Amino acid sequence: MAEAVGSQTPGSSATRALDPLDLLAVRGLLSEEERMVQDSVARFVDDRVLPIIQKCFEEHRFPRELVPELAALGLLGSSLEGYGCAGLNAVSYGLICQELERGDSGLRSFVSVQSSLCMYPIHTYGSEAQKQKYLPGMAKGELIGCFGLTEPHGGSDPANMKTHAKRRGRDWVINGSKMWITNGAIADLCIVWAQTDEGIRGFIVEKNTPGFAAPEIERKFSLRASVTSALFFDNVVVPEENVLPGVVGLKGPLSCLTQARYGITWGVIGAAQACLAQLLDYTKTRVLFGRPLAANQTIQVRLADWARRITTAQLLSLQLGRLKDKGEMTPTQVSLAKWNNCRMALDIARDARDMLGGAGISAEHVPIRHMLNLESVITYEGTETIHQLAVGRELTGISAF
Ligand code: TGC
Ligand code: FAD
Repeated sequence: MAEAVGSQTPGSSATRALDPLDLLAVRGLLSEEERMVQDSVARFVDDRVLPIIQKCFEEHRFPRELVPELAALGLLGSSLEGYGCAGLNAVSYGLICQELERGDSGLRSFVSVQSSLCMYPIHTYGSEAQKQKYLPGMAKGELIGCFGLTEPHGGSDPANMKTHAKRRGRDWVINGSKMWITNGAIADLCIVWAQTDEGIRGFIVEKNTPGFAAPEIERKFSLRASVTSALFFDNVVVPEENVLPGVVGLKGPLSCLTQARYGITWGVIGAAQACLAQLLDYTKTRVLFGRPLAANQTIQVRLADWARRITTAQLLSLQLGRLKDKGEMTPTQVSLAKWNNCRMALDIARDARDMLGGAGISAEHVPIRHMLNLESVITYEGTETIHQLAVGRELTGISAF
């Protein structure tokens, strides 16, 4: 209760009213630039996303009209240097994800895929010609990318890749299929990973290339404000210039996943905060048995538990971001945080849905939308089990995959 605390002796540490969404004042650990980035994205989400996003979810529609605004804010490829990108640090990228996902996981997914899964590999592994050709347009939102790694027979084990590319003179011929691909049907280019005689390699396949198709997957109950597609490659011919020259092997796509998973650890905090914010209001005004719902011990214990878990996740992501900015972050650390933070957010969204009673199934309240979205977020970019096993492998030195 902020008022009660504020009435104590001025100057004592107990006088400060705590932000219920940031109990340990993690924001105070941010630089001025990081706070400015967070505030500008928060304004965008409040003004432009929240008024439309529930309807988009109901209509199974990605709000593509927001892409130029995301670009104008510098949110596409925000942590890359040059080529029209903003060159922000890793913590700023995390804060961008957090604010966007406070709006909806679908919008954060769009930015994750564009930035971490498409622009990052072109920037890191692409030729200078590829960077010049694609990155400025992608930063402006004029070109949309998708990332094709998962295949229908099993996404957790991408080493068992069936999609293959064979050399034919100076060209490559790609055959195979990918499944569950964010942005697929609206993408201008696809970073597709295929098995070759040399190992797994990355190819840039442009839309309208003969033999390439990207039909949208309909009838989803999750990430309905995001486009998800299958990809089909039927003798798709791409020139040598479209191969990413800088990497061979599974570490290529896995290194992209490390970038995107890092952003997800922040993003899901935003979804959880949206649920907590709404339930703090609701439980104070909902009167049952002659008192506000919030006056019940078991309700307070649940809300307190959410705050505890959100705070823990914030500190975890911030430390991860600081390590990333120093070049010291490891994939296992990302796995630990992706596992912890997705589980935290999904548990909170489910519990918030329950605390709303029947109203919890209504589109009038945010938890059920976040809950349904988070069912995907805990699955994609490595399922919870995959990340647990990654941590287990680090601890024991034994791979149990
Ligand atoms: P493993 O032997 O561990 O590694 C093979 C090579 O890759 C290197 N490596 C990494 N490099 C960078 N970052 C990482 N995270 C890396 N993990 C591994 C590793 O050093 C090795 O390099 P080298 O030089 O020795 O060859 O590979 P494994 O076959 O044992 O697989 C391990 C496992 C299970 C963890 C991996 O396959 C995995 O992560 N599986 C989950 C797949 C996954 O996450 N798919 C996500 C698809 S994309 C997506 O979901 C987008 S959703 C986007 C949205 O909408 O937001
Ligand atoms: P499977 O690999 O078949 O796993 C099924 C179950 O088995 C899971 O519970 C898993 O944890 C468990 N399991 C697997 N291995 C083990 C083991 N060794 N021990 C115990 N349990 C195990 N992919 C892309 O490439 N690009 C995208 O843009 C993309 N976007 C996506 C968007 C959405 C909305 C969704 C839902 C998925 C997206 N994916 C994308 C795919 C995503 O990465 C995969 O769904 C995920 O990696 C899991 O693969 P799978 O669905 O084939 O499940």
